[in-house]
Amino acid sequence: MPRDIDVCPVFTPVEITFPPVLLFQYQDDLGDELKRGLSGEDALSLYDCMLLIREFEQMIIQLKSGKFPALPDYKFIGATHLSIGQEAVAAGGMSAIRSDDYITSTHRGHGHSIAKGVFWLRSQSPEGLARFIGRDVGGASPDELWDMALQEHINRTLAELFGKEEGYCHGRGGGMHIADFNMGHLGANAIVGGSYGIATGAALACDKLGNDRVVLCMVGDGATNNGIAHESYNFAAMTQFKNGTPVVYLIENNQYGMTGQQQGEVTGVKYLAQRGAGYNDVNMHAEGVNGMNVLAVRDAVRRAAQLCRSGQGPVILECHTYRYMGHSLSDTREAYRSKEEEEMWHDCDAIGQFHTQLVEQGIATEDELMVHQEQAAKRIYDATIFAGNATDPDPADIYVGLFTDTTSDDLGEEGATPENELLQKPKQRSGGRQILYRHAVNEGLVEEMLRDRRVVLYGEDIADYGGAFGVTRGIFEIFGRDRIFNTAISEAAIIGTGVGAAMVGLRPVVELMYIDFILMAMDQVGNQAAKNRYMFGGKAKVPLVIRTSVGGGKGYAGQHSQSLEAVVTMFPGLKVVAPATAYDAKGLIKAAIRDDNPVVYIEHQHALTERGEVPTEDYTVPIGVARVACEGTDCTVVAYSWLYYRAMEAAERLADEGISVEVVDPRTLVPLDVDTIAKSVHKTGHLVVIQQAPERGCFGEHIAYQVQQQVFADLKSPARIVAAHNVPPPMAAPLEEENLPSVEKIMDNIRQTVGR
Ligand SMILES: Cc1ncc(C[n+]2csc(CCOP(=O)(O)OP(=O)(O)O)c2C)c(N)n1
Ligand SMILES: [Mg+2]
Repeated sequence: MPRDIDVCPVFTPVEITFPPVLLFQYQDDLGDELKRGLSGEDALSLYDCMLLIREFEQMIIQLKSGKFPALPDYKFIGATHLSIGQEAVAAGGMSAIRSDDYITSTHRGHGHSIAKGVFWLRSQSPEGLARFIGRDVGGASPDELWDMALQEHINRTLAELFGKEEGYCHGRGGGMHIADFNMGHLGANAIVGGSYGIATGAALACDKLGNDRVVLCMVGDGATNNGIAHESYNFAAMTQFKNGTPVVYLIENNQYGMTGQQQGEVTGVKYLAQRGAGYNDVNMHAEGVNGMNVLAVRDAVRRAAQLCRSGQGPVILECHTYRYMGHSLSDTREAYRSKEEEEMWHDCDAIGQFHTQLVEQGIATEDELMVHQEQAAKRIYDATIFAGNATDPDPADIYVGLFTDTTSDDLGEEGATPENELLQKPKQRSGGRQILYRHAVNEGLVEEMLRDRRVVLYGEDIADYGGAFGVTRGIFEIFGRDRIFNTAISEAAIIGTGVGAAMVGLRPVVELMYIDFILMAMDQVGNQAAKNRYMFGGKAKVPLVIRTSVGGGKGYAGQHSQSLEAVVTMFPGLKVVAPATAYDAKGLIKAAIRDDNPVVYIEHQHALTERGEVPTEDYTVPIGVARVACEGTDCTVVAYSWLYYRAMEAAERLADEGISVEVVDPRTLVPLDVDTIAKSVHKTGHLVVIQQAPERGCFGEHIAYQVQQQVFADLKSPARIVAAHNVPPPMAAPLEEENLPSVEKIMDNIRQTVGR
């Protein structure tokens, strides 16, 4: 099916011009906003929010210096990235989105978290506030409920910084990874730029789920220079997304990365908003905003959210602001900036300016505002006492929150495809049931897409073309671009968006063409997909499947032939499967899609063309269960993915020599079914692990170690690993042949192991 766009050779002279990027256009004041309908109470809520943030962080300074008298023995540990000076961005931004909109945040995110909570709580009914408080509230009045809920919010925030069970993430994340999914806070990220992909994916999901929500992606100026920023801008701006992508990238430009200065030092542009011009014809609606003016931020974010809701996202907003403190409390600032510069920014302090306007407009008197200040300070004081006395996590709970045992077996209304739609779609290939592995994966994908409308597929070249190895061929014709689409060559964005989309309700299956390319996306795989659930106190669900393939044996050399499973198995929080047969490929892709944890699903390009019996009935293969592929008594051979076939051939040939080999295919690498392997070794007394990856630091070492832990006494010889050499995969045929474990080499190793 040809695409609706032709790419024609047109070489007439053209001059590309860009629409102007507007900076600092907002010139109104509180009086104008009051005339437009802002209430005095709303205005005061902005002020209160900014005060809370400042008081919160001033308390951290006290705590860090050990000068908080009420907790004399408390030793504050953890990061101290304070946003004093930047409060207007957090308060203005969070006040301008809907309570059900999402945010992502940064290492300097206390303000974002406090503000998201404040404005979320403001939207709640008394019943909602009582639910949030989560304990008996007696006959509390609405005002009392508000007061208690706000205190609870600050308590949980500070308790998280203290690493306590009562914290938002039960002390697993701390201040740099605070999140609360109930209120749409998808998490702070301590990887600079780390949340770009997540926010973009969450926005993709909002569009696909049709919930009219917007994602506010808070990022620092420094983050905009990271690769994922570019990939995310491009991803969000892809023309194929006809409804746009409802994400607002709100750059909190406090003028510095850690110390590197955006203007004049580490970038080639004066304003980061300029960057919007590279991504679509409307400059991503990029604007520069006075980030010291809470009303200007509120105005810009409101307009940006509207643009997103009307299908015109993404939007870039660059808010100019300033952090008064150092990067952290160990940075004294003198090395890279002047007192004069600091004073100029203090002169336009956001809280001070807004305070003056509140008085001028008669919203509150000086004395009344003083009371607000005292209330904020008292609230933070009380929260500090609460956090100081809160519960330390029990070391016995160290694994709590790593994996969820839930699946999408119960689809609920959100997932289930209406019956009439189901009937229209073909489910399986016709013909015999000895089918190719790649067709088995295809069938599994189609069946799960039919079963659950939240399953979407994306990656490079997988839509109309069907993927580099034809695995997704035909799926586009069944489901169309809404459910399966091509992405740019942006491995980090593919995974990062997958994480974000999974966190808010889609069940994405994303494809990385070769596992070698996963190295382009390691932050997204290792720091985001793997860690989100645990860091956020076991609250996030990341039902993401990353399908990828291993090459080798084709003369493609170093960068297209390595089996990199050990690169993913090392991250707690990821499940990893590597099916060898068509039956397992189908059963495991279906299980992976239904699992609520992130699963890396590894295909082997040679295995894709192997045939196997696949039944017509719906079935899954449980993740974490090995299979004894052939029984034997002399030696246990563990082989997964394509090398399973070589192991089977070796077993068959050795049988002729009188050596009885038991081949165990783990099928799943994480969690590894050690028991099944150990049971086999208990019987045979010998263990040989076969794998395509180089021997050093490989997954086979882990298998051998685990098995020896269980059945060391049963082993009659040392466990042996048959692996590639410790070289990058070479191209020349004789070298590559030497590198990959051959059937002969496997047989030799088994003979040596059993001593025959
Ligand atoms: C990928 C990555 N590189 C470096 C760091 C160390 N680091 C932490 S914060 C920071 C500066 C970030 O600057 P910016 O994005 O402007 O945020 P700001 O700190 O100014 O709020 C750096 C370099 C990190 N956490 N992550
Ligand atoms: Mg910065």
